[in-house]
Amino acid sequence: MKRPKILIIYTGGTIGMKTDETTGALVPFDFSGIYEEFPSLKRLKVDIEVFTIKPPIDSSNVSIENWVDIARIIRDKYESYDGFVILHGTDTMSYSASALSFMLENLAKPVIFTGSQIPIGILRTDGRENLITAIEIAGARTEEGKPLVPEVALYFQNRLFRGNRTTKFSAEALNAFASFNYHPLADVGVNIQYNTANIAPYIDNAEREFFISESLSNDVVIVKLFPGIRPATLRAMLLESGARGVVLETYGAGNAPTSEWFVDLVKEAVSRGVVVVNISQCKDGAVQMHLYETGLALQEAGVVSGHDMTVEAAATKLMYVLGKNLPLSETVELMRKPLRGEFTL
Ligand code: ASN
Repeated sequence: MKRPKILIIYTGGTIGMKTDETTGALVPFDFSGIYEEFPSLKRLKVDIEVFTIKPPIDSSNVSIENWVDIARIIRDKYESYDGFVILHGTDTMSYSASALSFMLENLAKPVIFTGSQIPIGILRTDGRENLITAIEIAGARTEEGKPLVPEVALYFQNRLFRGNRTTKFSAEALNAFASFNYHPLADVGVNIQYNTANIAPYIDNAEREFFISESLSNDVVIVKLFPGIRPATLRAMLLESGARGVVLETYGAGNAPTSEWFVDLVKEAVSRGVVVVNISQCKDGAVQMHLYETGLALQEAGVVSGHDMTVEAAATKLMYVLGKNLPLSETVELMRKPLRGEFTL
């Protein structure tokens, strides 16, 4: 079998930092010199090339334009490489992985996001292992030569997750990411144990062509409920913000106040054509609006269940779906069904 060719797309983040030998300050690491820095990479049975997005950014600055850039690079290089590793800051990596999972249509090659909590040029870095294993996963193939992970995934600290199921839950721990509602795609110990039943099925691009969706709408707001929220605040966010899509972060199994003003505001938003998606503030578990009176009121108001979606997936899915500018009924239909395994039905 030919050696897999992997393209590393370096976007920035902590992983790309190293200590300047003379000043002791943290400076960006030049990934194009990756083999000189990590000669051991040569032992991996893959060929690596690096593409650096200029300028590399702290991921708190990531924008829709950056996502489009990444998607275009993957599209332009799709035929030339067997897999892609996206080096990304951890802070918004789950948003970017979720967004790309929707933007890359009929993806049949691995796109593995990774990064680190400690800069790669620091001795105790977690970046080296994350990088090396992400490359290995991007190049992994079945006996028939098909990619083992033909989807957008996120590798961090010994676990490979579906990208749009992840959340950064720790600013401190090295295992900073979790996928509370979907089992890992792979567990990494002495061996890489692929949980093939959890991995998206391979798509034959001869039958369904790979392409990218570049148009994302940012007419989206995320509204996190809290006891005491003022009617004027909710009105501003739901009705006066110009939002076409709302991610409503409710309590528990999708519950919200039953007070008249609250339900009326939600009903008004829905009747004006705003797509309101209900997800839970709980990281673990799903919205079940029929369970309590407090959830039923939302269901009756026309709110769409977000099931067990993360806030990152819900927001970026709305951006992607609204970006298609479809009639309202089709938009709602797309929100109601999983498109990339982003929720469990
Ligand atoms: N602020 C950094 C970023 O997200 C954090 C990191 O990468 N660990 O770009």
